[in-house]
Amino acid sequence: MSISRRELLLASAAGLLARPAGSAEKTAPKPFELSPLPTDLEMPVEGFVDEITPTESFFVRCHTYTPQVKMSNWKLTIDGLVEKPLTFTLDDLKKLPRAEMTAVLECAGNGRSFYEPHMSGAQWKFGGVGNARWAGVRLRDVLQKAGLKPGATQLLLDGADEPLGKMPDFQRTIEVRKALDPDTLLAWEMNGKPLTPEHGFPLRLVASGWAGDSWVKWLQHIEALDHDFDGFWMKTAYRHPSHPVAPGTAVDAKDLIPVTDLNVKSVIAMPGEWVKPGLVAVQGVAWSNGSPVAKVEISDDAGKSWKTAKLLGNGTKYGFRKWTYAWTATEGRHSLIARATDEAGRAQPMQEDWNPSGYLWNVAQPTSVLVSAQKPATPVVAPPAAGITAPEAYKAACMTCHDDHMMRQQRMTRAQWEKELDKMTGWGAPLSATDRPSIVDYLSSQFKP
Ligand code: HEC
Ligand SMILES: Nc1nc2c(c(=O)[nH]1)N[C@H]1C(S)=C(S)[C@@H](COP(=O)(O)O)O[C@H]1N2
Ligand SMILES: [Mo]
Repeated sequence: MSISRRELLLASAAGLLARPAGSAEKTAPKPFELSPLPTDLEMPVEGFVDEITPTESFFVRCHTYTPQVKMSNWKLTIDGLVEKPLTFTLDDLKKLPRAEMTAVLECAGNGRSFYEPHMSGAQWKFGGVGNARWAGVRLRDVLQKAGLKPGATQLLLDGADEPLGKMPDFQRTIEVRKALDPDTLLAWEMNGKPLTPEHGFPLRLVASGWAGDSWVKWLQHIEALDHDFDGFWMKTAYRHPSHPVAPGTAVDAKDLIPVTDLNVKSVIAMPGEWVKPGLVAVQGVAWSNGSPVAKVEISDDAGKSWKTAKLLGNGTKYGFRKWTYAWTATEGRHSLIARATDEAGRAQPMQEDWNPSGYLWNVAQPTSVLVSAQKPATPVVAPPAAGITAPEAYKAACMTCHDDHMMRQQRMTRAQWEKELDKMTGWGAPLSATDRPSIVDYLSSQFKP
């Protein structure tokens, strides 16, 4: 019995066909730098062919420098509104029942660069997300040992990373409700190995279904509180409007609520920017907030019509679900769109509601593919136009905590740069009133919308 080309294509996309003997193992794509220090690394879209993201490909997001935690003096302290304040070594934690979870970790700011008007922050495209196998203990098993007192409503989580200059320490709270969820873990393993320093060695929170800002790394202190915590990273950052707002407008603090759940989303990994005509496997992954992916649809006509993609494997509650679609590619330039729907009935929108910090982007986004028999010549990239050189004071004021990767990613108006300078001088950037105008001129002419 012969199998059709379409079936063969689907089987090969699913990884169901044996690799020919001696074929090279595919190497995991390396993430690229948005900023080397503090370290922000993004996974290229090729990474979305894997259900489990290899640790070497996994995105990294650090607000400050990665601390080098020594096991000899690391411990986890639990105090505040508990019956019995406790400290744990990693060996103590390992005596509790082991818990494992496959879950997507996605930065709340993933996709920020696509928002118009642009806003400040790490300019993620697609790859501020990955799916890993996490292992450790349930947070609720640890909390049970200490015994939460009745009034406790929030848990304040603090890692070993230290702020630079006068920036506020990265401290986050999660509601007790989320802490007691059996799917919330304290993990020491990622993909079967101890956490790497970038990903939070020795211990991090796994807030399954929630955006990355709650997944505190290098965790060393948990304090039970009976009130909302008003530190910068809870009260000001990681908040979005509770209702739609006009793009580019300022939003009143009272209308901003904390970011929690991820949105339903999909990414096209293959075929990339160019492919030969014929039957082509369009492949990628989809995920949501703990509601399994129910379907993925593909459009090659700007969303006028949709065809159902084939979901691969069994899927997990919080993980990536791989999908593939056999597409008949004809000569010309095409735009492909993938749109995921989860079991709760949430589907990716065709247009995103704008929010001031650029969180939770999940548009069903067109990707452009050129279908032609011949691979097009790589376009010659014109050298950047000679810009004005940075003023002397720029280096001393702005290049001590990080380099200009932070600035080069941004595309901001003069008014936005003014606000950014307020933030940075607040954090301790040594910028005199005399030097400021030339630096604003420089930044707003070089890194503009
Ligand atoms: C005291 C240390 C320090 C100095 C000095 C400093 N920055 Fe920063 N800056 C930071 C840190 C830390 C981050 C990363 C924040 C994060 O990841 O959330 C950052 C982030 C940024 C970003 C990214 C957007 C954002 O707000 O996260 C921009 C743009 C930026 N800095 C511009 C500047 C400019 C311009 C200067 C000079 C006036 C400057 N910085 C001086 C610490 C500093
Ligand atoms: N202590 C600490 N935890 C942290 C951060 C941080 O800067 N410090 N960054 C958070 C953010 S915003 C994200 S998106 C995730 C990123 O995790 P990763 O670097 O392992 O991908 O870690 C979170 N946990
Ligand atoms: Mo994040």
